[in-house]
Amino acid sequence: MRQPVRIAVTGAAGHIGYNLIFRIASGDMLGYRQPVILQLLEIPAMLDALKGVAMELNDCAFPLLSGMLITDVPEDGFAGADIVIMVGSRPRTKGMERSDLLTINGEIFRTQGKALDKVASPKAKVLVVGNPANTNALIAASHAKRLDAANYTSMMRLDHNRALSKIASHAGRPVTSVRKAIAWGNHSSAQFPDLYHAVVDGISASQFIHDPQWIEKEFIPAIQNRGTEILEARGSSSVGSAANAVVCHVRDWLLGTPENDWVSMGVASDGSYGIAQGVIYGFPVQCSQGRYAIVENLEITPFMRERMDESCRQLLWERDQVRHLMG
Ligand code: NAX
Repeated sequence: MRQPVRIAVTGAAGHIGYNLIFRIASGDMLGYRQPVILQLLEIPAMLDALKGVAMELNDCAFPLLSGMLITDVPEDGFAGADIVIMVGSRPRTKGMERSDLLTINGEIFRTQGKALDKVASPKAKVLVVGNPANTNALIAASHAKRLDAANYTSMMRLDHNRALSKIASHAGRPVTSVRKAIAWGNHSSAQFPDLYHAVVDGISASQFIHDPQWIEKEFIPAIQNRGTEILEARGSSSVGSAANAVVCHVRDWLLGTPENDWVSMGVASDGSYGIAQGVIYGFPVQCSQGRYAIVENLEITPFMRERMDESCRQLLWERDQVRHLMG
């Protein structure tokens, strides 16, 4: 029997958390032979709800769930964690500016970054989901320098998956025919969903679709604004698809990306593609043996450059807004 992997999940009793942890415990994320220990963190007011979730997890009798901890103390929740999935944060409410959200949620990531630094495994892999995810990851990383800086990532996978699905439906092909979409930049409406490097049945997606107007006027804005579209239709933000994107992100990071394909992850920029160092930016990456590498040398047209830079400028602005929260 393999050693269990310790997985901390913050905001575990929230909507995404509730949809996520059953999938982790079932083996969807790390495979059906890998035991897991769940370390679930919430705020005090949600501890009773979290107890109920823990009861349900027990009632599933998952063979791979070899331990569980529920707590409102970050140092306990992160102790010895190998994987840390940071979902817990305040959602944006009416009248709140992006800068208000940056400060309110940034404070959570400052506190939790400090806790990670104290108690998480130095090799822990961190995925930030709570918005604004890219900048929250930057804040946490600035306080937890004992962990490898390359191991702080933010979630762009929902945007990536949305792009794959939209390309497939427009091309009239199954989603398995589509590879190599990219969600560049920030997880916000300033991201750049890139179909130009994608392929459908091995043919360039832009040639396959052969409709530049659709790509510019429909595809790009549709992916950029998909979160809002879901919010309007459901009356609440993406949950099942977001939990699924977490499963995909961590699975591919740890177990590897399929050959001849890549995925999108928010990772610390190393200056690739002229993106400023010091921001966490969505790049195409390939993963193997628990490490990711940014896919280099893709051709960037002036049209793409403009959109990639716009996203970078937004991330630099966000970083300026939260400088006082950084370590
Ligand atoms: P919910 O409000 O349902 O759940 C959030 C949970 O976090 C709550 O249970 C709350 O008690 C908990 N929490 C708040 N502060 C905490 C703290 N300091 N420590 C531990 N737990 C804390 O929101 P949900 O729908 O689950 O969304 C969670 C976050 O994901 C939001 O910030 C949302 O904007 C973000 N999203 C990010 C996405 C991405 O692709 N990066 C997509 C989906 C989602 O919009």
